[in-house]
Amino acid sequence: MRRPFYLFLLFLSTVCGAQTPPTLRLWYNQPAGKTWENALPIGNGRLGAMIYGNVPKETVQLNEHTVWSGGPNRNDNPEALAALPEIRQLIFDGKQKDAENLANKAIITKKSHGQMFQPVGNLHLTFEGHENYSNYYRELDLEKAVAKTTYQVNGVTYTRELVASFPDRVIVMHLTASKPGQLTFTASFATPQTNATIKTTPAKELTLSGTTSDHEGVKGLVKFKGIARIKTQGGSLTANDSTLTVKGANTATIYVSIATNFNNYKDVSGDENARAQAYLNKAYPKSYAAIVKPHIAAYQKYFNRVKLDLGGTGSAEAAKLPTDERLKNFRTTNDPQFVALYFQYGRYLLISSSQPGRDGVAGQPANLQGIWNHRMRPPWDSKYTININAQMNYWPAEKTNLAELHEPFLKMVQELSETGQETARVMYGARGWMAHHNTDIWRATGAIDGAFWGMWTGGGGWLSQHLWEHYLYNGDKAYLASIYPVLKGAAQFYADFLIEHPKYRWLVVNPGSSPENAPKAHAGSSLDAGTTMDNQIVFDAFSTAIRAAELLKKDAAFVDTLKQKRSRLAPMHVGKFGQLQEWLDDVDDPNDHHRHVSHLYGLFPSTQISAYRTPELFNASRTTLLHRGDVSTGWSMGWKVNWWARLQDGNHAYTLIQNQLSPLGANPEGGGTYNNLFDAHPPFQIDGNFGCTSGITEMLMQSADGAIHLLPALPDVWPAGQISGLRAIGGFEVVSMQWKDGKLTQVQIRSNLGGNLRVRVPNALKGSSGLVLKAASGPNSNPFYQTEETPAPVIASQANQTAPTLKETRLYDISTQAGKVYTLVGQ
Ligand code: FUC
Repeated sequence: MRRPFYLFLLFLSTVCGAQTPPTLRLWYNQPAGKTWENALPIGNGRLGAMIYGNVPKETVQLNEHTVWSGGPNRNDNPEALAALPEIRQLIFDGKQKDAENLANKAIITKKSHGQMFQPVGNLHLTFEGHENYSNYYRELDLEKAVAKTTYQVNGVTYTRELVASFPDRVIVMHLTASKPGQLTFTASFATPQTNATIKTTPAKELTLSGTTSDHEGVKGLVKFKGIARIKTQGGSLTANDSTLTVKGANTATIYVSIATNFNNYKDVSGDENARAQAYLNKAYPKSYAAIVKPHIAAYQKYFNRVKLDLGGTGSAEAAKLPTDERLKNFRTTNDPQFVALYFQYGRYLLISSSQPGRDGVAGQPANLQGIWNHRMRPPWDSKYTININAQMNYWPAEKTNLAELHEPFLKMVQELSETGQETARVMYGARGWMAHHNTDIWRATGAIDGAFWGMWTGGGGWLSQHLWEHYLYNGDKAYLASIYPVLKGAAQFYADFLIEHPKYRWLVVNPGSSPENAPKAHAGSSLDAGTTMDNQIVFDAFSTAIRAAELLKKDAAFVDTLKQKRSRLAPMHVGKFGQLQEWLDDVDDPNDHHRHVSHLYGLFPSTQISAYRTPELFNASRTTLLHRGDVSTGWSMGWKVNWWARLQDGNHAYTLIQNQLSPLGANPEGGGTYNNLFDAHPPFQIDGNFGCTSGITEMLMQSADGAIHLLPALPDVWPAGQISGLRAIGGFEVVSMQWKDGKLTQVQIRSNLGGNLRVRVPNALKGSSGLVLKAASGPNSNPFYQTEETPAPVIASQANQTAPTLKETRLYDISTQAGKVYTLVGQ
């Protein structure tokens, strides 16, 4: 049935004139079969589809971003407020387990633990007589966002192409046969939704309509409608009760439109039928070519902004193999372009799963699985875990030049700042807003799952940093004014919620936790007061609210309060093993390999820990990371790539990339990557894809610690390469950057906002065309690069202190004007 691949290449090069093996493509010599994680994802932010490429029976699994169980609801537990003093006292008394038991009763919700992101169903195509096929090939072209399957039966070449069109908002599949009249198939819908109807209409439309499920006492209120319509060239189209049949056509184009009644988290009064019909009616008259062209243009507007070439130093043979083979070989082969492919796949996935709202429907941020889920009860409901996972999805957004696609996430944060006000008031008697460790499409902010996981108040504080980050990149004061209330509210909550630690007198979060981890010393309870991550998050929430208020010249008295309170927060601690302490007391276990390393929030994404400003904490972070080990769940490894990049250890960051880009099962007791390059926790979680994409960026460029640091963590395996289009805070864009033998040869940076451009680089550079580079020292005069002073750490007497060993760098200042490009060359 299957012929060797070289025959196919031969076929490709003769038929299509293809000479070189495709680079930015995922491709395979076999169909996905029964395995969802072998299927290939397409999406336009609103619709997602997984394409199996199976031959006699094709499956296109369909998602729509607002198809969630339940409806508008809240899940606060009002008993919290009365129980709070006792819970706090128990924690201060060292009775964490008792506190956890009480929190389980009084703080954890008695209502919904979050709703589920659910599938719409499948589009199936059945091709009689196609059981025996040859020359099979399928691909996902990341440069065009087009998926393709092709094979031969009885001398006829069949091709299927699919796009989830960005401008037209529908999924379109185009089928062709190389000989006239050879295309015959039956199309049907299937769905795991229990409250759904599938039928055809007199207009020969295949329809799927239904309502999502009730879940945990919340009635399912999302009504969805899917419509498929087929246009044929030649042959016939007939409709049965629930199927459409194409016979003897030359080509067929299937248009799939799906919509719901969802408008936003508190409004489901839209008309799913009218919406689905309107999208379909608009797209249907267009030919496939007329759909594809603007689709590619809309996609490339984002995708083409960044190009990455990690050098041809690797084995050229490695890149010629199918994607699943490359994945298998990656750990033992030098295949730098596979890393570039994975990096660009992360950008592809973000473009495909996260688009701003349109047509009166709020865009939804990429959830735990992006926009791709086939289960009615997906793992962790495929919702938003906001103690790491959801944030990680958006780490690549700004720096890999996809800032517009941050929008649905930033909007979610604003919406949480609305729903989270009642939670702050009712549960904790505090002003402002807060969120616990999870949320869903209804923007629930109550505590869920169990106190071990859910008793964490850092959701709002951390999420609000994304709004600030968006400002640091765009420098737009009007935008800053619009988000200021959210930053202020996040800080206000902590201003009211902090409590003085009876022993240390610091202001601490209590009850708090270091997400999902517990020291033995606390009887296995995760609850505690003043955990390092909580302190770091409050520090950031206060600092950004202060800076925003000062920039906007607002709320001087509040700023003063925040400054007072910030100065009383617990500082970071270096413990007896030289580690960064996870808890306020020195109770860390150097053999703890827990996937969460939450206290390194201060190293990344935050910038409180720095090689240059806080060398002790920098070293302690390194020790902590060595204790924690490398292999872990997918997202944990993705985070570690970023940490090792911040620790300026490119080779260790690369080891983590090798660990993460391992086929599932290759890492005993750890995650890895599925054949379709989805990240494996396991199960599939998209956070690891985005985390690693961010980490690869951080290895090449960081704009965090008072300067743009170029090549901060270049591994030995990438001695030469180039990248274009990365963005840095303060409105800078690295238009292009080239390096050779690990040294920068040329860099072009555009300044969009003007101001001082400070670069930290591995080798001496000079300006081109008379540009003057000044050796830099002291604080950066560019306000976007202002760093907050991290409080001096408390260091255990037993901790072994050595200075960090850092590679030599040069620091330059260049005075820039908005709109100009500056060229620096290696000396
Ligand atoms: C957190 C993690 C788990 C998983 C879940 C979605 O709870 O600890 O590993 O990623 O989120």
